[in-house]
Amino acid sequence: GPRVVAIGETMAMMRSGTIGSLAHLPSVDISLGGAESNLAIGLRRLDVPVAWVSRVGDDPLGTRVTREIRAEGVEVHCAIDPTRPTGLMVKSRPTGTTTRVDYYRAGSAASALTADDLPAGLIEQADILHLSGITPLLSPTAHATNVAAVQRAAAAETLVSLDVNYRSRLGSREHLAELLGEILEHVDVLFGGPEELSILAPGVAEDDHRGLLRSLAVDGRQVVAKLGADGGAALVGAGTGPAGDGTAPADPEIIVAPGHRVDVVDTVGAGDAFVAGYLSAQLDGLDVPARLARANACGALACTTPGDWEGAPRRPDLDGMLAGGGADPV
Ligand code: KDG
Repeated sequence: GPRVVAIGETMAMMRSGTIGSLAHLPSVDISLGGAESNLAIGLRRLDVPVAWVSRVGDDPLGTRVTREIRAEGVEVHCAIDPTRPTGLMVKSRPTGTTTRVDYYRAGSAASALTADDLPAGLIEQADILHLSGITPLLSPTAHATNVAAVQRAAAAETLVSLDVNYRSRLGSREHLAELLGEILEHVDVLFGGPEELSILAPGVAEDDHRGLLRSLAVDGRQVVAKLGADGGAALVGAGTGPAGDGTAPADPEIIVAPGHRVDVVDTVGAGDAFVAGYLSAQLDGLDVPARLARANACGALACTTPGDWEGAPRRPDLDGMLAGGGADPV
């Protein structure tokens, strides 16, 4: 069965590869994007069996979303909601250096996620449950789905991975802090940019990366700061928790790994590829420095192609990058 279960909304996407405002451009193409399915695809490409749980509308875009994710080899558990549309995201490039994202997702099928959408036994049999901070801001029932999933994971000793993934258009930092506060004690692996980790670490400045890691890496929790082009930093907290190698020293050290220099085409989804790299390396039994190294390579490669998940690397791409072969997929 799947070793990782990811839950969350995937939207159909309209995107323009041409520079200019959608107020004037004649056409867009269609794809899809969702942080948790991006992660699922990223893991699958690295040979990890993975399941994704969500809802879509009874419409062609919903079919598009599920077909594409299934085609990537992800096990899809997706209810079809006859009363609500599949969410939509519109991505454009107003200028050569900026990406604009607009959401048409309020009231979407996935915003009606409920704990009943969680298949029996799926989380219990997995090694890792992966959630994001997007879901709790979609609706109260979507938040309740995350909470129920975490309770099941905790009862079955399935590790819980959380990527804060703060989306300011869905709610305030304070609201997200309150909602994630309900599950944080069960989170074993926590990912976020410094500005996202600071949502969960009141009183610590977002530029104090070490302070953020030290304040959140408690009870054996593994905290991973995504630093974009600068790579990543991780700390496995001391304690008896199930995360990490289980051998955390009393005063664990922060591990820092630099990023790669690549020609950036599209950074959206790079964070999801980073997490996929990290978790796949953890499942492969690699240590924290090797997890970060793989995460950085995946994040960098994902930036070299357009699309939120299309650039997530496969093993040979990764091997080339880690061997110093640069960013050209082999
Ligand atoms: O992490 C990338 C995602 O943000 C993107 O694919 C779409 O899930 C998405 C969102 O809510 O923005």
